[in-house]
Amino acid sequence: MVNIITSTPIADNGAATQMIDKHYLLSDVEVAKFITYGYHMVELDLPASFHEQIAQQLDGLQSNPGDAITETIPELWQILEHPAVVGALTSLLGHNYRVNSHRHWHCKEPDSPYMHWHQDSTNNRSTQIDRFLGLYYPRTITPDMGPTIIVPGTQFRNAPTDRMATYTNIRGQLPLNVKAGTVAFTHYDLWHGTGANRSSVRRHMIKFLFNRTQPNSAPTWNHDPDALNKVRDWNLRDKAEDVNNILTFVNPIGVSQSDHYKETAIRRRCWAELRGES
Ligand SMILES: O=C(O)CCC(=O)C(=O)O
Repeated sequence: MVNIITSTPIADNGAATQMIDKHYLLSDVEVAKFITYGYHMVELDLPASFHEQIAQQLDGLQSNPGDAITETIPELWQILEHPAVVGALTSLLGHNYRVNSHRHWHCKEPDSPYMHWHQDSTNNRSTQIDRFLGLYYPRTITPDMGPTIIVPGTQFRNAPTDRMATYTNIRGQLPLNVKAGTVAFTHYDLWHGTGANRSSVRRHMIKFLFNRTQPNSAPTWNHDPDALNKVRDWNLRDKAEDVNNILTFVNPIGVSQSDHYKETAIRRRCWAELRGES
């Protein structure tokens, strides 16, 4: 049976009320993994021809429309309104989340260089889950196309951009070599950059930004109140598949014990906030 609940994502173009299919809400483990790793991937089940048609429209653009990319290619609204996207956003940002008016077509031209590691925006970092990015890739990204590269678990580590720009490969970095039609939701403060585009094709990514509009008063995902009750098992570490062990032990880039303690404390706070406990 499909359970329908209602919510109202507010898009800046005056968005319609969305129906949410409960089947698409995240599980406890997926929410815990987002808090811990700072990303969540969704492969949309739209026809390949739909994504390719968007890619071809992008191929043909001579200039970047900036925030008006959704007016230039209105089919992009179907990405934002897809139940899997609405389900992930509702799960992590609560009901009434906002689709920010800022969005951007990131086109990496053939032969363009890598992009340095950075965190977006100003260095006022948040330890709450109150905004994040959705990166949509209309075409399959191969390693030579200049993939976005993220560093899982870095979202709570603030670092000066000019210092980060001197870093080379980082243990645990993850190139988003993804299938056409993937949306990667990434914590706003996650460290990221790109590889160089050594291919002969333009690499397309559309970046969307989403905001929370109100604190949660209860979980907004498929939540089991016993989710935190599994016995702690240090041996599981990165293989943990339950909330308690994920929040406690997962250490995606192998940070020091001292940093790990600080991060796990933030994770617990995020989890409690999302459950509406504070
Ligand atoms: O083009 C990309 O894959 C990444 C873009 C980027 O780093 C950014 O939007 O801050």
